[in-house]
Amino acid sequence: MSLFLDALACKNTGRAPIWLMRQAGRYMPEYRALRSKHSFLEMIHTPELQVEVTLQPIKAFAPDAAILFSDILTVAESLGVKVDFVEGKGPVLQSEYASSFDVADLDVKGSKERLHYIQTAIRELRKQLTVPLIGFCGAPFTVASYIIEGGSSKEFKKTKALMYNEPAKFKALLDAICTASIDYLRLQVEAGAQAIQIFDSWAHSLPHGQFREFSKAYLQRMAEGMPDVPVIVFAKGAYAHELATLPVSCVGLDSNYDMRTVRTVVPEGVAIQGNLDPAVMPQRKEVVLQEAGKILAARKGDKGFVFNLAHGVTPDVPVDNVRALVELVKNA
Ligand code: 1CP
Repeated sequence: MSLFLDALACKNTGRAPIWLMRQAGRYMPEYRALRSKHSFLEMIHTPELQVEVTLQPIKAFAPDAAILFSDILTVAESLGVKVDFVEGKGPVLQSEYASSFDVADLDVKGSKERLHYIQTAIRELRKQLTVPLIGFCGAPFTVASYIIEGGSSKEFKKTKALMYNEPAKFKALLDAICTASIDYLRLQVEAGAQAIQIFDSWAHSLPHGQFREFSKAYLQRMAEGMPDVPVIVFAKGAYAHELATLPVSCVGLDSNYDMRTVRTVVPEGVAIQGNLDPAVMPQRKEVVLQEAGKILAARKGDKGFVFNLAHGVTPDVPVDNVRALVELVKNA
């Protein structure tokens, strides 16, 4: 019995379940204490640390689902791209795809073997957790953008240059990431992940036609390649009506969708997840509760609704606000 899994199946007749994207992370003192002793890469590659960090928010707030502590860039790494996380800068991926190596250099065959380690943490978490465990990966377009840009980007200039000038080469890269990501998700489900979320964080940078061709087509392949497990697809900022036509259980919504009218965009039968503006979270507690209350009221009685933020918890959020938010939703 799980409110979260029931909601993903659009069969929840109880209160709305809640979990938060990036519910583990730098806003928690427990996380910062561990992080002061280990690098981020070490943390996502050491099963004992992955387990501990995944459980930190579960112990602190008891949300209705856990999300595995890892990162979307593990797939890039498994393909042979060197990934580092630099303090104050974020991810740094060695070399730009376009200029220094070709898709033929990506090791798609060896990637699955290199991703096997993910199963150890998942198996241990399933022994310890009483709420469902969400596995995840990035969407091919979003992961490709990190590989091509060499890190985070605002304008995606190099990614778009490759997409418009050499679409076949861009698709070969997307294809390699897609294959590795399907393997990765299947490994996670085999080890015990009970739901999957695919993050297409940067899909909103694409015009509609390009979104269909260079992002949605690969999301379709991923969703079709999953065993029998609920899949949530999240694209920041856009295209919920497109995502709703994929063979997925749930669409994650950014805060630019009005929760009162969202069922005209995502039909009944597909669950929806979201969508409190993360910028609300560092504000006064009354404001957090007031804004969350509006979303709860808008989706009251919806059997397919999962409360979440519209994007991840940021490092400046007071722990007390997260606790108050989870309590509000659980007592609604
Ligand atoms: O310094 C630190 O301590 C690392 C901060 C951190 C954390 C806690 C990073 C670096 N990643 C994570 C964990 C993480 N990343 C999770 C864990 C589970 C959870 O609690 O939610 C998940 C699901 C992700 C996914 C992820 N990583 C995404 C997709 C979701 C999103 O936020 O849009 C993306 C884009 C990344 C890349 C990434 N990882 C880390 C950073 C700083 C970034 C770059 C973000 C950017 O480009 O703006």
